[in-house]
This record gives sequence, structure tokens and C-alpha cells, in this order.
Amino acid sequence: MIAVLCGGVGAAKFLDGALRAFDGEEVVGIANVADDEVMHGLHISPDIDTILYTLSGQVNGETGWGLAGESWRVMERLESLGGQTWFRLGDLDLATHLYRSARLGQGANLTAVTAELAAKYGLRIRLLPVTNGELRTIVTIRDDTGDTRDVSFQEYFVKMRHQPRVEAVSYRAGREAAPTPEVLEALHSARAIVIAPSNPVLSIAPILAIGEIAETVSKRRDDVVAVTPIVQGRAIKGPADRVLDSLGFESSALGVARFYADYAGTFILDDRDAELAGQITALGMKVRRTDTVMHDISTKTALADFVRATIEEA
Ligand code: FO1
Repeated sequence: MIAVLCGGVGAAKFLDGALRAFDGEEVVGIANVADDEVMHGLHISPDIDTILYTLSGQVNGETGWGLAGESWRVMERLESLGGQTWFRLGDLDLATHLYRSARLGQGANLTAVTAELAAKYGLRIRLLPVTNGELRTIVTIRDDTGDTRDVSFQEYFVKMRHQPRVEAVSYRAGREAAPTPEVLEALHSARAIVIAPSNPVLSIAPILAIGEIAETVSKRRDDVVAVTPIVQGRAIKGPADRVLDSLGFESSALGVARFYADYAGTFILDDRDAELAGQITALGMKVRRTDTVMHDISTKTALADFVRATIEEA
């Protein structure tokens, strides 16, 4: 079994390839929930849903989130009522949030509800939220007036279109934000742990902000392989490059490698960044190089195959 620490779009693409590359071996996705948001009384888990929709072949290929062929009648009506519509929930997507919220309301935990949704969407991986408790990413931004202010991840990312300068990113873990027993068991028993090509600060760091997870992953450092989400200084998708930059990390694969140096013994670097290999090796990481950009199923599978071969070589 391999365990994969996951954010949204990059992780979902990697898992899609992993399903083929690790054929016959169990793949367990451990998903970030720090981007979750309650909207209109509904519990939205964007990273989990991006994985559900991608692996069931229903994701909107243009945005990387939400469903293909979605309609927006509910949002249109909500807009005409003067309701909040900056976070767009499609008509079909709403069914997932209604289902999740109703089950949580009945007392089921997020792990159980995610397993139910994964079964209903026909997933062939096991998908686990990192915690059943409250874990939230707080983004401290500097606004136009020069003042700093804390906003939720979705407010920063969607409402403000990730434009403001980020002063700090912190993670609020409620007292009950312990890793689930299922997650700890997966991290202990996995043959290898993969850090998916997700945003290190916004997707992976919240997972590692849970002390017991950070400890478990760093103890298994020799079995941990991190895949770069940054190629030639640019994020494949989203604001990872700017966020790394504004936090004083170099927005390059080297910056990502420094971020993961305590956790991952092996770093998968893109061929286009070959010149960084020496500096990453100097961090005490093994470096393996390949094409990490995933355009389609064959490039997703090729990357996951490369990760499998890297794990096997260790
Ligand atoms: N991203 C947007 O840029 N705009 C949206 O209106 C939006 C709505 C949305 C609804 C459900 C969902 O699961 C994801 C949604 N996302 C939206 C994506 C979301 O913000 C993700 O957290 C990011 O893509 C980062 O992974």
C-alpha cells in the first residue's frame, strides 16, 4: 500500500495516474481539509471533491474543480435573491454538499461520509480526510489600505482571486483536530509515502501542521518521495509560486525541496530544472528527474510510474 498526501488538482491528477501505475496495489489518499468552508450551511470539502470528481472522470477539465457539463441555475436564482455567490456551487455539485452536510448532521464523521461518497462515485482508491476535526488555513493578507487582515483560504483564493499580498499563512487546528486512526495506520503501514505535486504551503503544510502527522512522516523520511509542483519557478496551477515567494521561500523547486527537507528523503525534480539538482542533493535528499507536467492520462501515468520505480529502487 502507498499513502499519498494530497491537496486538490495536482494530487487528483497524480492519483489518476497512480491508479494505473500502482495497479493491484492499494493507494490511500490522505486529503487536506484546511480549505473546507461552510457556505449556506453546507460543508464544502474542495480538495476531497476535486479528487472524487477527477477519479470518477467527471471533473471540469478546464477549471480542474467542479463537474463537467455543470449548470448554475441555483446560483442564478441565489444571485437574484441577493445571496452570496462569490463561491460558485453548481447545481450537480450541490448534491455532493447536501449529501455530506446531511450525513454530518446525522452524526457521521467526515471519514465515514468521505468513504460513502467515494463508494458512490466508484473510486478505486481509499480516500481519507486527514482529520475529522476542524483544521483551517488562515491567510494574513495586506489589503489596499496597507492594513493586514486574516481571511479564510477560500476568501483569499476565490473571493479575492489570490491577488492580495500574503503576509503569513497559519493553520488553526481545533482541539479535536487530531489525525484519524485510519490516517495514522496508513502512514505507519504504507510501503512508501508520496507527497503529491500540490501546493506545499496551502495544501501539504496544513496536513503537516498536525503534530502527530509531522512526526510520523519525518520518522519515515527514507520512505517519503515528494513530487515538485513547481517547474521553472512557476506553479503548474494556482498561486503556489507567489505564495512561496511572499513567505520568503524561493518560488522554485529548490524552495519546495527546502520546505520538505525534514520530511522527504527523495525529491522528484522536473527535467527542465536539472540545474537545481546539486543544491537539492546538498539538502540531504536524493534527486530523481523526469517530466512532471501532467497534461493527459498518459503523462499522469508516466509520472506515477516514475514514482513507483523510484520507490522500488530505494
Ligand atoms: N474555485 C474558484 O476559483 N471559484 C469558485 O467559485 C470555486 C467554487 C468551488 C466550489 C466547489 C469546490 O469543490 C471547489 C470550488 N473552487 C472554486 C475551487 C476551490 O477553491 C479549490 O479549493 C481551489 O481550486 C484550490 O485547490
